[in-house]
Amino acid sequence: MSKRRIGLLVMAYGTPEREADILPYYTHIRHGREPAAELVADLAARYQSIGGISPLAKNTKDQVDALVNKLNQMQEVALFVPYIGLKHITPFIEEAVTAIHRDGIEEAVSIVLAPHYSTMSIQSYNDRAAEAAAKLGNLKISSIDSWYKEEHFIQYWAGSVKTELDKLTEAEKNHALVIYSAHSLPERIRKQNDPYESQLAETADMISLAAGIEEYVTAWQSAGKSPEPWLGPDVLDLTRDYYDKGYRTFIYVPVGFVADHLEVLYDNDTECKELTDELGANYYRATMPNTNETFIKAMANTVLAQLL
Ligand code: FEC
Repeated sequence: MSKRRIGLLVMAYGTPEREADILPYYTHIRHGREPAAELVADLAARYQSIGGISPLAKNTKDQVDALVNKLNQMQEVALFVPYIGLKHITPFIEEAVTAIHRDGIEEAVSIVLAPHYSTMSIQSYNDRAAEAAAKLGNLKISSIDSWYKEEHFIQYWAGSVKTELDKLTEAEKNHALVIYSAHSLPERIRKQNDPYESQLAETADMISLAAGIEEYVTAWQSAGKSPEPWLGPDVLDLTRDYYDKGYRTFIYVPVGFVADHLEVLYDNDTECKELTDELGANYYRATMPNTNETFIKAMANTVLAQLL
């Protein structure tokens, strides 16, 4: 019997692959409003400081390859055919949906490479996929909203934090704080009863329980440069506050992200590290999942559960 062909639409943020892409990418993030030259220069400088371009494009591709391989090994009834659809740069989500349709596939599952649901994040990806599919017709996409509770997701992060904690000296352990973080969003998401904040809190509780961690907090990072209020506390402010309370070692765990990219390599490894250096505190950062097998299993299980 031939296998059911299922489109695997993996959606991700996207990143400029060369310097010339920075302006259109940034303009897209800002909903078509071209950023001022200083903002573009600032962003280009951040990319320069992490090595010129972000490793995100490669990491996304590697994660999709690993996920589709895992899915096709785990079961025999379906053949998953992968498509990458990006939010802010080509191949855009709409292009990926068009490719699925063009390939004659009528059934697809979509997952976003971000574990927590928000109307401003996951819902906007899922809506774009659904709208593109509706325009084309004859294609049903079943979209996953969040997947942070999957046991392998928690297991991955518990292991990653424990690896950092094992590096601490006895003296460092006495004044150490684990900081779980995700990308900040404008505070106005609260008006829609958005679960984003509670999902981060739940994630922190589940990982800490699995890893036996008692001293932990949640915080937000990478807030946009706009005048409206964003979710806080910001990781940098929180670090200062807890330094004042006597903490001297900070272990950053950016659980809202799934790979090495600008927001981790710059916002954590540069900005948070500069702050801890300035304070004379110790900086640790948990390793990102990328293609870790346990982590890929978390996504594969989520995709299979969505099909049932
Ligand atoms: O490595 C890379 O090149 C790209 C890394 C990258 C990831 C990422 C993830 C998220 N963002 C989310 C929300 C917002 C909102 C704004 C915003 C702005 C930026 C800018 C860059 C950027 N984001 Fe991003 N984000 C990444 C990169 N993001 C660059 C623009 C310059 C800056 O502010 O630093 C504000 C838009 C506005 O100004 O109107 C909101 C969320 C995530 C996590 C979920 C996901 O991956 O979709 C939420 C990775």
